[in-house]
Amino acid sequence: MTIADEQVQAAENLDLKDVSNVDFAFKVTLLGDGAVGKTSLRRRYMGEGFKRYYLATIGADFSVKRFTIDGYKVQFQIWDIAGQPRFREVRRAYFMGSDGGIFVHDITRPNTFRTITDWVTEFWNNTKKGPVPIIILSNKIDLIQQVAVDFDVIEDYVKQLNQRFLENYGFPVKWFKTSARTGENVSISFEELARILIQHKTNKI
Ligand SMILES: Nc1nc2c(ncn2[C@@H]2O[C@H](COP(=O)(O)OP(=O)(O)OP(=O)(O)O)[C@@H](O)[C@H]2O)c(=O)[nH]1
Ligand SMILES: [Mg+2]
Repeated sequence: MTIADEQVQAAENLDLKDVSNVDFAFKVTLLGDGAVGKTSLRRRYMGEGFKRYYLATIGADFSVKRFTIDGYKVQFQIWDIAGQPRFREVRRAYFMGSDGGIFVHDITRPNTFRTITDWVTEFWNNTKKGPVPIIILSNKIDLIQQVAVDFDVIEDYVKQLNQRFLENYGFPVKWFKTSARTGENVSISFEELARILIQHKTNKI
């Protein structure tokens, strides 16, 4: 067993203790290049505030959050992996068992959107569940004066992806502009992923 395997196993065990109280327990994984804001979004969603300095995630980290949505009690085990290229091999182990993904890019660095196909492919190849739903977050929207991406291009891309995923896999792709700094759209996007996952799971049963 590698350290990653042990960590995943420990999290699973922790989870198993008390999932009887929830209607749905999902493992969701944050995806995207280094410094796009994955950890900041997770912290913000967990109510842990915002840090200005950048401390790259090493390997992975995770949080557990429970909430109620549309009358369902949901538990999210949120995995926050290291986006820097040097962690590429290590992070694959953390993708295993994921029910959904949150792809994050930084609106001030266009290159961080171009990697989306690589991320989703790497993710799906390692979930052991095949293609699972993802949402797309255009993060750091508070830095709108430094925007370096074309939102029309992203919107078109998401529309095409949405159509393709609906036809091939039966789930949609939703897109949000977020800020981990101000909190804009952060909870809304996690909740929307929960709705998609519930729908997906219910349809499959
Ligand atoms: N202005 C602004 N800065 C942000 C936002 N989100 C993250 N940051 C900053 O961007 C830097 C990187 O954020 P992280 O959350 O550590 O990025 P990460 O994606 O977890 O990076 P890795 O762990 O290396 O993969 C930090 O300095 C954050 O303060 C945001 O919405 N707005
Ligand atoms: Mg991080």
